[in-house]
Amino acid sequence: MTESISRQRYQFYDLHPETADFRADVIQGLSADAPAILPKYFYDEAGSHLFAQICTTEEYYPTRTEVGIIRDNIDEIVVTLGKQCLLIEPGSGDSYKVRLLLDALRPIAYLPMDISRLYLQAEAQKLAAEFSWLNVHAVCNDFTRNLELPYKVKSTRKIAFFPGSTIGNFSPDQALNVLQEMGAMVGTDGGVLIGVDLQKDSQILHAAYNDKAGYTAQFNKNLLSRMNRELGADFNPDYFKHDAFFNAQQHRIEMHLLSETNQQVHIDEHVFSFEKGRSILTEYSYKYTVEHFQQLAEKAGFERIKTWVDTEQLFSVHYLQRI
Ligand code: AVJ
Repeated sequence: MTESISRQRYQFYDLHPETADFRADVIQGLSADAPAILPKYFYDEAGSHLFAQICTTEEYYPTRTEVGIIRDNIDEIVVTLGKQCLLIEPGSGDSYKVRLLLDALRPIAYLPMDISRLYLQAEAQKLAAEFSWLNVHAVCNDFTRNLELPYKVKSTRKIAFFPGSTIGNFSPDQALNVLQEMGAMVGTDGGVLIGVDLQKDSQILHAAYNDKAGYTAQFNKNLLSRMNRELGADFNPDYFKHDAFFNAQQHRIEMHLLSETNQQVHIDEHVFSFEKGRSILTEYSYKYTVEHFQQLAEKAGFERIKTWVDTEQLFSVHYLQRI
Protein backbone atom coordinates (compact mmCIF):
# COMPACT_ATOMS: atom_id res chain seq x y z
CA MET A 1 0.00 0.00 0.00
CA THR A 2 1.42 3.37 -0.99
CA GLU A 3 1.42 6.35 1.27
CA SER A 4 -0.81 8.40 -1.00
CA ILE A 5 -3.55 5.76 -1.19
CA SER A 6 -3.61 5.37 2.54
CA ARG A 7 -3.82 9.16 2.97
CA GLN A 8 -6.94 9.27 0.88
CA ARG A 9 -8.59 6.35 2.58
CA TYR A 10 -7.71 7.32 6.13
CA GLN A 11 -9.03 10.57 7.52
CA PHE A 12 -8.80 11.90 11.03
CA TYR A 13 -11.27 14.45 12.41
CA ASP A 14 -10.54 15.95 15.80
CA LEU A 15 -13.62 17.33 17.56
CA HIS A 16 -11.50 18.04 20.68
CA PRO A 17 -13.08 16.37 23.68
CA GLU A 18 -11.22 18.62 26.11
CA THR A 19 -9.17 17.55 29.12
CA ALA A 20 -10.59 20.69 30.79
CA ASP A 21 -13.82 18.73 30.96
CA PHE A 22 -11.98 16.00 32.85
CA ARG A 23 -10.73 18.44 35.50
CA ALA A 24 -14.10 20.17 35.93
CA ASP A 25 -16.04 16.89 35.94
CA VAL A 26 -13.68 15.30 38.51
CA ILE A 27 -13.84 18.28 40.87
CA GLN A 28 -17.62 18.38 40.59
CA GLY A 29 -17.93 14.59 40.95
CA LEU A 30 -15.67 14.35 44.00
CA SER A 31 -17.40 17.31 45.67
CA ALA A 32 -20.83 15.63 45.52
CA ASP A 33 -22.49 14.04 48.57
CA ALA A 34 -21.97 10.67 46.92
CA PRO A 35 -18.57 11.05 45.18
CA ALA A 36 -18.55 9.75 41.62
CA ILE A 37 -16.50 9.86 38.44
CA LEU A 38 -18.04 9.25 35.02
CA PRO A 39 -17.04 5.90 33.48
CA LYS A 40 -16.02 7.49 30.18
CA TYR A 41 -12.89 8.68 32.00
CA PHE A 42 -11.64 5.10 32.34
CA TYR A 43 -10.54 5.24 28.74
CA ASP A 44 -7.25 7.07 28.54
CA GLU A 45 -4.59 5.13 26.65
CA ALA A 46 -3.67 2.91 29.62
CA GLY A 47 -7.34 2.35 30.47
CA SER A 48 -8.22 1.45 26.88
CA HIS A 49 -5.46 -1.18 26.89
CA LEU A 50 -6.60 -2.54 30.27
CA PHE A 51 -10.16 -2.81 29.01
CA ALA A 52 -8.91 -4.85 26.04
CA GLN A 53 -7.23 -7.18 28.57
CA ILE A 54 -10.41 -7.53 30.64
CA CYS A 55 -12.11 -8.72 27.47
CA THR A 56 -9.68 -11.65 27.19
CA THR A 57 -10.33 -13.02 30.69
CA GLU A 58 -12.28 -16.21 31.34
CA GLU A 59 -14.69 -14.44 33.69
CA TYR A 60 -15.63 -11.55 31.41
CA TYR A 61 -18.19 -13.38 29.22
CA PRO A 62 -19.73 -10.37 27.36
CA THR A 63 -17.04 -9.96 24.69
CA ARG A 64 -16.67 -13.57 23.60
CA THR A 65 -20.43 -14.15 23.82
CA GLU A 66 -21.26 -11.15 21.66
CA VAL A 67 -18.54 -12.13 19.18
CA GLY A 68 -20.10 -15.63 19.05
CA ILE A 69 -23.56 -14.19 18.41
CA ILE A 70 -22.28 -12.03 15.55
CA ARG A 71 -20.23 -14.88 14.00
CA ASP A 72 -23.09 -17.38 14.25
CA ASN A 73 -25.57 -15.00 12.66
CA ILE A 74 -23.40 -13.00 10.29
CA ASP A 75 -25.37 -13.84 7.13
CA GLU A 76 -28.66 -12.85 8.66
CA ILE A 77 -27.15 -9.72 10.22
CA VAL A 78 -25.76 -8.55 6.88
CA VAL A 79 -29.05 -9.17 5.07
CA THR A 80 -30.90 -7.30 7.83
CA LEU A 81 -28.55 -4.29 7.77
CA GLY A 82 -28.14 -4.12 4.00
CA LYS A 83 -24.95 -3.28 2.13
CA GLN A 84 -23.42 0.07 1.21
CA CYS A 85 -24.12 1.90 4.43
CA LEU A 86 -22.07 4.43 6.34
CA LEU A 87 -21.07 2.46 9.42
CA ILE A 88 -20.51 4.58 12.54
CA GLU A 89 -19.15 3.19 15.80
CA PRO A 90 -19.44 5.46 18.88
CA GLY A 91 -16.82 4.40 21.43
CA SER A 92 -14.97 2.17 18.98
CA GLY A 93 -12.02 1.27 21.24
CA ASP A 94 -9.86 -1.32 19.48
CA SER A 95 -12.42 -1.82 16.67
CA TYR A 96 -12.17 -5.54 17.29
CA LYS A 97 -15.80 -6.51 16.78
CA VAL A 98 -16.36 -4.49 13.63
CA ARG A 99 -13.78 -6.70 11.90
CA LEU A 100 -16.38 -9.47 12.01
CA LEU A 101 -18.77 -7.38 9.93
CA LEU A 102 -16.64 -5.50 7.43
CA ASP A 103 -15.94 -8.10 4.75
CA ALA A 104 -19.55 -9.19 4.56
CA LEU A 105 -21.11 -5.75 4.98
CA ARG A 106 -18.83 -3.75 2.67
CA PRO A 107 -19.77 -0.32 4.03
CA ILE A 108 -19.01 2.82 2.01
CA ALA A 109 -16.99 4.07 4.97
CA TYR A 110 -16.36 3.14 8.58
CA LEU A 111 -16.39 6.00 11.12
CA PRO A 112 -14.88 4.93 14.44
CA MET A 113 -15.51 7.52 17.18
CA ASP A 114 -13.52 7.50 20.40
CA ILE A 115 -12.56 9.81 23.23
CA SER A 116 -9.03 8.36 23.44
CA ARG A 117 -7.18 10.24 20.68
CA LEU A 118 -3.91 8.34 20.28
CA TYR A 119 -5.54 4.97 20.81
CA LEU A 120 -8.18 5.80 18.19
CA GLN A 121 -5.59 6.93 15.66
CA ALA A 122 -3.45 3.84 16.16
CA GLU A 123 -6.38 1.42 15.97
CA ALA A 124 -8.04 3.14 13.00
CA GLN A 125 -4.79 3.16 11.02
CA LYS A 126 -4.26 -0.53 11.75
CA LEU A 127 -7.73 -1.23 10.47
CA ALA A 128 -7.20 0.79 7.30
CA ALA A 129 -4.03 -1.18 6.62
CA GLU A 130 -5.78 -4.50 7.19
CA PHE A 131 -8.80 -3.77 4.98
CA SER A 132 -7.22 -2.35 1.87
CA TRP A 133 -10.55 -1.43 0.27
CA LEU A 134 -12.04 0.32 3.30
CA ASN A 135 -12.44 4.07 3.88
CA VAL A 136 -11.74 4.79 7.53
CA HIS A 137 -12.79 8.20 8.84
CA ALA A 138 -11.77 8.37 12.49
CA VAL A 139 -13.51 10.93 14.70
CA CYS A 140 -12.08 11.90 18.07
CA ASN A 141 -15.07 12.99 20.13
CA ASP A 142 -17.02 12.38 23.31
CA PHE A 143 -20.12 10.71 21.95
CA THR A 144 -21.99 11.34 25.21
CA ARG A 145 -21.79 15.06 24.43
CA ASN A 146 -21.74 15.27 20.68
CA LEU A 147 -22.78 12.76 18.06
CA GLU A 148 -22.38 15.07 15.10
CA LEU A 149 -20.83 13.59 11.99
CA PRO A 150 -17.75 15.38 10.61
CA TYR A 151 -19.41 15.82 7.21
CA LYS A 152 -22.89 15.83 5.75
CA VAL A 153 -24.08 12.82 3.79
CA LYS A 154 -27.70 12.85 2.80
CA SER A 155 -28.19 9.99 0.44
CA THR A 156 -26.27 7.27 2.27
CA ARG A 157 -28.02 5.07 4.80
CA LYS A 158 -26.35 5.37 8.18
CA ILE A 159 -25.99 2.56 10.68
CA ALA A 160 -24.59 2.93 14.17
CA PHE A 161 -22.74 -0.07 15.59
CA PHE A 162 -22.87 0.04 19.38
CA PRO A 163 -21.62 -3.29 20.74
CA GLY A 164 -20.31 -4.36 24.14
CA SER A 165 -23.32 -3.23 26.17
CA THR A 166 -21.83 0.25 26.46
CA ILE A 167 -25.47 1.36 26.70
CA GLY A 168 -25.47 -0.34 30.14
CA ASN A 169 -23.21 2.40 31.51
CA PHE A 170 -26.15 4.79 31.35
CA SER A 171 -29.15 4.82 33.67
CA PRO A 172 -32.35 3.79 31.85
CA ASP A 173 -33.33 7.48 31.52
CA GLN A 174 -29.94 8.43 30.10
CA ALA A 175 -29.96 5.35 27.87
CA LEU A 176 -33.26 6.51 26.38
CA ASN A 177 -31.60 9.83 25.62
CA VAL A 178 -28.50 8.20 24.07
CA LEU A 179 -30.72 6.05 21.84
CA GLN A 180 -32.71 9.11 20.77
CA GLU A 181 -29.49 10.95 19.91
CA MET A 182 -28.32 7.97 17.90
CA GLY A 183 -31.66 7.93 16.12
CA ALA A 184 -31.16 11.59 15.21
CA MET A 185 -27.62 10.83 14.00
CA VAL A 186 -28.61 7.97 11.68
CA GLY A 187 -31.79 9.71 10.51
CA THR A 188 -34.72 8.26 8.59
CA ASP A 189 -34.00 4.79 7.18
CA GLY A 190 -31.01 4.55 9.47
CA GLY A 191 -30.48 1.82 12.03
CA VAL A 192 -28.58 0.74 15.11
CA LEU A 193 -26.92 -2.63 15.71
CA ILE A 194 -26.55 -2.74 19.47
CA GLY A 195 -25.25 -5.25 22.02
CA VAL A 196 -27.00 -5.45 25.39
CA ASP A 197 -25.95 -7.56 28.36
CA LEU A 198 -28.74 -9.63 29.92
CA GLN A 199 -29.88 -10.20 33.49
CA LYS A 200 -28.54 -13.48 34.85
CA ASP A 201 -27.24 -15.35 37.88
CA SER A 202 -25.53 -12.81 40.13
CA GLN A 203 -22.48 -15.06 40.65
CA ILE A 204 -21.67 -14.97 36.94
CA LEU A 205 -22.04 -11.20 37.01
CA HIS A 206 -19.93 -10.82 40.13
CA ALA A 207 -17.10 -12.91 38.70
CA ALA A 208 -17.11 -10.92 35.44
CA TYR A 209 -16.26 -7.72 37.34
CA ASN A 210 -13.82 -9.37 39.77
CA ASP A 211 -11.47 -11.33 37.49
CA LYS A 212 -8.75 -13.31 39.22
CA ALA A 213 -5.95 -11.80 37.15
CA GLY A 214 -6.98 -8.41 38.55
CA TYR A 215 -7.33 -6.50 35.27
CA THR A 216 -10.69 -5.04 36.33
CA ALA A 217 -9.17 -3.82 39.59
CA GLN A 218 -6.28 -2.25 37.65
CA PHE A 219 -8.73 -0.70 35.19
CA ASN A 220 -10.71 0.81 38.07
CA LYS A 221 -7.62 2.09 39.88
CA ASN A 222 -6.16 3.52 36.68
CA LEU A 223 -8.65 6.35 37.18
CA LEU A 224 -6.67 7.37 40.27
CA SER A 225 -3.36 7.25 38.40
CA ARG A 226 -4.93 9.15 35.52
CA MET A 227 -6.03 11.94 37.88
CA ASN A 228 -2.46 12.06 39.21
CA ARG A 229 -0.96 12.17 35.71
CA GLU A 230 -3.33 14.64 34.08
CA LEU A 231 -4.65 16.74 36.94
CA GLY A 232 -1.66 16.72 39.27
CA ALA A 233 -3.72 14.99 41.97
CA ASP A 234 -1.99 13.08 44.80
CA PHE A 235 -4.02 9.87 45.06
CA ASN A 236 -2.20 6.85 46.43
CA PRO A 237 -3.81 3.94 44.51
CA ASP A 238 -2.67 1.55 47.27
CA TYR A 239 -5.03 3.27 49.69
CA PHE A 240 -8.11 2.45 47.61
CA LYS A 241 -9.73 -0.91 46.98
CA HIS A 242 -11.56 -2.14 43.88
CA ASP A 243 -15.15 -2.97 44.82
CA ALA A 244 -17.65 -4.37 42.29
CA PHE A 245 -21.00 -6.00 43.10
CA PHE A 246 -24.42 -6.68 41.62
CA ASN A 247 -27.24 -4.48 42.88
CA ALA A 248 -30.23 -6.77 42.30
CA GLN A 249 -32.92 -4.15 43.00
CA GLN A 250 -31.51 -1.84 40.34
CA HIS A 251 -30.38 -4.60 37.93
CA ARG A 252 -26.91 -3.17 37.73
CA ILE A 253 -23.29 -3.88 38.51
CA GLU A 254 -21.77 -1.07 40.55
CA MET A 255 -18.04 -0.39 40.59
CA HIS A 256 -16.54 1.67 43.36
CA LEU A 257 -13.14 2.65 44.73
CA LEU A 258 -13.25 2.19 48.50
CA SER A 259 -11.03 4.27 50.74
CA GLU A 260 -9.02 1.90 52.95
CA THR A 261 -8.03 4.62 55.40
CA ASN A 262 -8.92 8.17 56.46
CA GLN A 263 -7.17 10.31 53.90
CA GLN A 264 -7.07 13.62 52.08
CA VAL A 265 -6.43 14.15 48.41
CA HIS A 266 -5.61 17.41 46.63
CA ILE A 267 -6.44 18.71 43.17
CA ASP A 268 -5.49 22.35 42.57
CA GLU A 269 -6.78 24.25 45.59
CA HIS A 270 -9.40 21.61 46.36
CA VAL A 271 -9.07 19.21 49.28
CA PHE A 272 -11.11 16.00 49.27
CA SER A 273 -11.45 14.01 52.50
CA PHE A 274 -12.21 10.30 52.36
CA GLU A 275 -13.02 8.42 55.53
CA LYS A 276 -12.17 4.75 55.72
CA GLY A 277 -14.93 2.79 53.91
CA ARG A 278 -16.08 5.83 51.88
CA SER A 279 -16.50 5.08 48.21
CA ILE A 280 -16.08 6.79 44.87
CA LEU A 281 -18.62 5.44 42.39
CA THR A 282 -16.89 4.79 39.07
CA GLU A 283 -19.38 2.80 37.00
CA TYR A 284 -22.86 1.39 36.68
CA SER A 285 -23.40 -1.43 34.23
CA TYR A 286 -27.13 -2.05 33.82
CA LYS A 287 -28.39 -5.46 32.78
CA TYR A 288 -31.63 -5.81 30.79
CA THR A 289 -34.14 -8.44 29.82
CA VAL A 290 -34.77 -8.65 26.07
CA GLU A 291 -38.31 -7.36 26.66
CA HIS A 292 -37.24 -4.39 28.72
CA PHE A 293 -34.63 -3.36 26.20
CA GLN A 294 -37.15 -3.65 23.36
CA GLN A 295 -39.53 -1.36 25.26
CA LEU A 296 -36.74 1.16 25.75
CA ALA A 297 -35.85 1.08 22.04
CA GLU A 298 -39.46 1.60 21.03
CA LYS A 299 -39.79 4.51 23.42
CA ALA A 300 -36.71 6.04 21.78
CA GLY A 301 -38.38 5.94 18.36
CA PHE A 302 -37.07 2.70 16.92
CA GLU A 303 -38.76 -0.30 15.48
CA ARG A 304 -37.05 -3.46 16.62
CA ILE A 305 -36.35 -5.50 13.53
CA LYS A 306 -34.48 -8.46 14.97
CA THR A 307 -32.86 -9.79 18.17
CA TRP A 308 -30.13 -12.43 18.36
CA VAL A 309 -29.26 -14.18 21.64
CA ASP A 310 -26.69 -16.90 22.49
CA THR A 311 -27.93 -20.34 23.58
CA GLU A 312 -27.08 -19.63 27.23
CA GLN A 313 -29.01 -16.34 27.05
CA LEU A 314 -26.12 -14.35 28.44
CA PHE A 315 -26.11 -11.52 25.89
CA SER A 316 -28.29 -9.99 23.19
CA VAL A 317 -27.71 -8.17 19.91
CA HIS A 318 -30.54 -6.08 18.43
CA TYR A 319 -31.09 -4.40 15.11
CA LEU A 320 -33.24 -1.32 15.54
CA GLN A 321 -34.60 0.68 12.65
CA ARG A 322 -35.39 4.35 12.94
CA ILE A 323 -39.11 4.96 12.38
C1 AVJ B 1 -17.71 -1.48 28.18
C2 AVJ B 1 -19.15 -0.48 29.71
C3 AVJ B 1 -19.77 -2.48 28.69
O1 AVJ B 1 -19.81 -2.42 31.82
O2 AVJ B 1 -19.10 -4.39 31.28
C4 AVJ B 1 -15.83 -3.97 32.09
C5 AVJ B 1 -16.92 -1.88 31.06
N1 AVJ B 1 -16.14 -2.30 33.37
N2 AVJ B 1 -15.38 -4.30 33.30
C6 AVJ B 1 -19.03 -3.17 31.22
C7 AVJ B 1 -16.31 -2.71 32.15
C8 AVJ B 1 -15.56 -3.29 34.09
C9 AVJ B 1 -17.99 -2.57 30.29
N3 AVJ B 1 -18.63 -1.75 29.25
